[in-house]
Amino acid sequence: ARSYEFIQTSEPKPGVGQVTLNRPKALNALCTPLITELNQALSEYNASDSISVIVLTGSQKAFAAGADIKEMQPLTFAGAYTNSFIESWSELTTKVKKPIIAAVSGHALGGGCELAMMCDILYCTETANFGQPEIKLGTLPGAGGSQRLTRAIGKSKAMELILTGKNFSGTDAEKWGLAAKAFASYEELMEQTLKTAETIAGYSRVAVQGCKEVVNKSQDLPLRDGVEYERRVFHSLFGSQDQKIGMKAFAEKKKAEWTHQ
Ligand code: CO8
Repeated sequence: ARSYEFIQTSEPKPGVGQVTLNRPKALNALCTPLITELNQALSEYNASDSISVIVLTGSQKAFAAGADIKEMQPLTFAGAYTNSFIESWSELTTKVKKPIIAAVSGHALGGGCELAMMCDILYCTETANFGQPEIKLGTLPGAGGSQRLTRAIGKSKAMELILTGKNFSGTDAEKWGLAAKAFASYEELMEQTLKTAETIAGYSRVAVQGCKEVVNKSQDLPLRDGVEYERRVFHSLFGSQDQKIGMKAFAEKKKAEWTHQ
């Protein structure tokens, strides 16, 4: 495996690629070189024939404590605007076609919360510490937080959190539907995350990619267009080998052996 400065990569289960944010001295604050490494690792897993699903995690103490405040402090409008500051963070949502599961323990603040919300499934511990504290720094959630948090938990609650900068727990995140599940311990979080990843890795990669694509479309399109989009992709999957394999296996009461074709 390639060696990185701010992240680690591993393949904990067949078909599962894991990226672990690893900048412990700054609680995984997301400096630009970290994001560059993250994009590189994600793009390699995305292109790999042996990887079906990606897990993105931090440490027990911090998923990520936000964008790097010290890096942002001297930024000017012209500099941020002309260099499209923060835009490279979106590679995760625009380029990676395989599902990404965020496993969040500890702090997920500002850009850390936003990074977790960019992932396809969000798991966390009950004690995880989420928040969009940008208002306290004289700025606002600039990496999708104002949009994704609002879509996930509704306008009034998102507005309250973003205007007050108040943190919220993993238990709240689960209750409000931001997290798919909050686990009682860090160990359980990591165990169940890998279990879900393994389950997904056991399916046809063609179908998995289709599912991710159509669910994500629901976030962008009006219902009617989304349903039409879904139907087009559904129709197209009748062109895959794995659809024939999956339905034949069902009819014959056998286990499907996917070709990922
Ligand atoms: N950026 C840079 N360094 C950080 C960050 C950060 N976001 N968070 C923590 N660190 C550093 C600290 O400076 C400290 O470094 P040092 O030892 O050199 O002083 C080290 O990490 C450990 O931190 P603490 O000593 O503060 O640890 P505590 O356990 O006492 O506190 C907290 C943990 C509560 C997480 C605290 O560190 C904190 O409040 N951090 C900042 C959280 C925050 O405000 N995050 C939002 C940042 S803004 C943002 O993310 C915008 C994203 C969208 C981009 C928009 C661009 C315009």
